[in-house]
Amino acid sequence: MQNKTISIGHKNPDADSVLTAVLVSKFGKKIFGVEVEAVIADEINNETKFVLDFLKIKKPRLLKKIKNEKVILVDTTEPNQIIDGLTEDNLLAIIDHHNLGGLQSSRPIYTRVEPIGCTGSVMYKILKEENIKIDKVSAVIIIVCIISDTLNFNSPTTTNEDKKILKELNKIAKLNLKKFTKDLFAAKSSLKGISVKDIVNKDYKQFEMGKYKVGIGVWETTNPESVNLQKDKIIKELARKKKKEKLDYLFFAVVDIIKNNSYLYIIGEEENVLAEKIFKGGIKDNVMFLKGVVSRKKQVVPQLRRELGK
Ligand SMILES: [Mn+2]
Repeated sequence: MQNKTISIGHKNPDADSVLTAVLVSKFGKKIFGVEVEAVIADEINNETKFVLDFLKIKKPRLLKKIKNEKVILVDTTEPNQIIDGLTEDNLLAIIDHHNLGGLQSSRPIYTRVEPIGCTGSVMYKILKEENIKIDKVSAVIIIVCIISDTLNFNSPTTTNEDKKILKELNKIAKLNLKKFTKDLFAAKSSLKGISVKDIVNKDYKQFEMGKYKVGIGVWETTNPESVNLQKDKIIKELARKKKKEKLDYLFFAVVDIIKNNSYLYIIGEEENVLAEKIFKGGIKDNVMFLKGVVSRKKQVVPQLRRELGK
């Protein structure tokens, strides 16, 4: 019997990550010639839950470790963000929109990485090229990936292609985009069932930068005050996490997705020195206000890398 094939995004998955894995499973047979099951490396967030409920899609199975499954990896190539147990032998394909994160292979692997707003948009292009008809559910899925990842076109990661794709897809999905975006962002911001630990970890990514281990968590919200009110508890949790995971630096930002600013939490002296050097903002009560900063990928990670190393 052939090994089972799964599609999976990064740990602490966001909507783009989970939903593109779902899309890959839907069209796996047509694109890759194999049956594919979508799985998740960690529990989904409230935004993804809202979308799965809206589309009446069953939540993908939680999988903590790869055994002998073949893997189609979506929305990351960063070794620290990938499910445990993935080896070159398991890896069947990569579909992503991030910088190449250091995965290596001794044989060619199907790789599709594009500098566009979300992995959903990359999937759209693949479906088009394969002449696959896009149904209404798939159209909504890709629209969600675009709105969620580009913060409704407010993130500097947005491209004209994402805008065109969304317009094209809404001819099929026929969503009231204004209302849908509002509902989606309300779900994204919802603190229902979310502990301080969840706030820190739900959208957390770890990076190797030079010789340093760097963690960056974000919380995107229409209501930054709801999170900032818990700042002291969050900073305590961050300090605990930094120690436990032996991180050299740990940053956390509350992203205001209405006004498009961030509140960067500063948990210690190392972070303080680095943040002042890079972002040049003033720190008040352990928070640095970052005007116009909304994207970890474009406005935080490269800036840190320039300082700490690739
Ligand atoms: Mn993404």
